[in-house]
Amino acid sequence: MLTTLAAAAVLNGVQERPNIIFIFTDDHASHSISAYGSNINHTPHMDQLAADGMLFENAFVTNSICAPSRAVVLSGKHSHFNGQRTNFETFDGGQRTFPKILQESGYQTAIIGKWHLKSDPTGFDYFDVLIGQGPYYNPTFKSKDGNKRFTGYTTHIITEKTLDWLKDRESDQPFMLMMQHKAPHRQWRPGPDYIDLYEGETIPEPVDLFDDWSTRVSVAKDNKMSIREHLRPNYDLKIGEPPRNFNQEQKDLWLEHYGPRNAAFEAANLQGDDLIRWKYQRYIKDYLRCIQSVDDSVGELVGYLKEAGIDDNTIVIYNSDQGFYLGDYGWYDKRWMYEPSMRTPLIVKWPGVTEPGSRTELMAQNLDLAQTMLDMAGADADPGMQGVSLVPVLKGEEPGDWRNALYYHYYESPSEHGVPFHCGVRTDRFKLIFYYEIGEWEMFDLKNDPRENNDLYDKAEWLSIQTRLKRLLRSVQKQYGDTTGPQTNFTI
Ligand SMILES: [Ca+2]
Repeated sequence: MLTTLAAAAVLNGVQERPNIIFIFTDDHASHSISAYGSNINHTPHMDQLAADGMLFENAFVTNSICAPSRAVVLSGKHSHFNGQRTNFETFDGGQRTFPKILQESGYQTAIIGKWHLKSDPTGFDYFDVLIGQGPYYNPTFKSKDGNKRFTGYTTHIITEKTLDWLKDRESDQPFMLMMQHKAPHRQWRPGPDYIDLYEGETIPEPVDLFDDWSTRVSVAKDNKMSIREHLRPNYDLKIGEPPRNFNQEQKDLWLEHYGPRNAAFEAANLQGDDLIRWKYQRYIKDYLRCIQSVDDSVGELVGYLKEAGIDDNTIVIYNSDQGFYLGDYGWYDKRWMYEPSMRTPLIVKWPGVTEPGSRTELMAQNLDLAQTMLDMAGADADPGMQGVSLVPVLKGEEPGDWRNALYYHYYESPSEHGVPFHCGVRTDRFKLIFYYEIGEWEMFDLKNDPRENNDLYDKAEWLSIQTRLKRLLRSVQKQYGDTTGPQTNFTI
């Protein structure tokens, strides 16, 4: 199939390189995409993308938090090399990134939506980005022309801006376009078209919504991201007045939707598990409503590609900056190396190359995206990039020497959610986590314990595997050059 496409793409002796669209969302857990088996929502347009392309069943991040993940995607390097270990640093835009290399090789490059790296975007012919986290409504965008405020729902505005850029672009050059949504990041404010979705319904609860963290690392019970205690009444649960940056129409809609149930909540005087259940429903419905607008955005964008007649030569990638706890382990938020937040969705539609409806179990990581997109465009990667091109996998090959271990390192401590520094290694079967700040470890058999409840560390029958995993951790730290610091301070 590739041969056919390649032949068709040679026009007047000039190779027509594919366009690349990278759709990036914020905190979108793969278990809230129906193509990934979600039992809580339906995402028809994302599912269609998977039906037309390849779904990565095992896609992960290197450091499960927003700005660091973005820096990994752009640079193809782990946090300790690209310098963005936490949300607090400013991204060094002087370093080599895949958009810069694509630009140099003749691609038009553009980024629209959430940027979140403090420094101005570099390597883009065009940027139009939210400032900082950006609001869900009435956002201000920053471009080369300065700042401009818009009225409306941010997911809709980002989509419109993306379509406008596509319509106005130079059509004699291939392009790489990043459409990056704020949604479904906290504080999960739904758009006007889905604010009533799931009204009167009960969303299924995760099995460990009432987790008491007694089986987990000691600091898990002190973590400040529980559904039980740490959703803020106004900010997260929408009890109280509408946001101040809303216009009157938006405030009216807000009060119409959330107002009556505020009273019901106070009157019911819920307690214990009933209160946790109520909070979970309040949280998860808003989260899923935000995703529904993103799903529409995917549909609109793919629809436009067809309408413009460029869908056959345009790759569409769907990815999030990391996963999220959807009440899993009793939490919201991310950060931990546990599965719900280390995982991220990755779907790639590459017409004529990926087998429609295909799936792979091979482990991919956000570290791979820079080299993958460069490889798709026929451009050389920077020698300092640390990932692996996913192109052979997308072509349907199963490379025999594919990676057998992923390295993870989280650094944002102290921070508002109280997650400690940790690093670790994950294979297709096991996970070893080293909380070096507090000198604790966890080890899981993911095949028999996918919810990571049964810590096997220092259990006699598992010691040989534990030793093997420690050696592997040492080995990936060396492989990726993360050898200076307390994360290496352990004996095998
Ligand atoms: Ca995020």
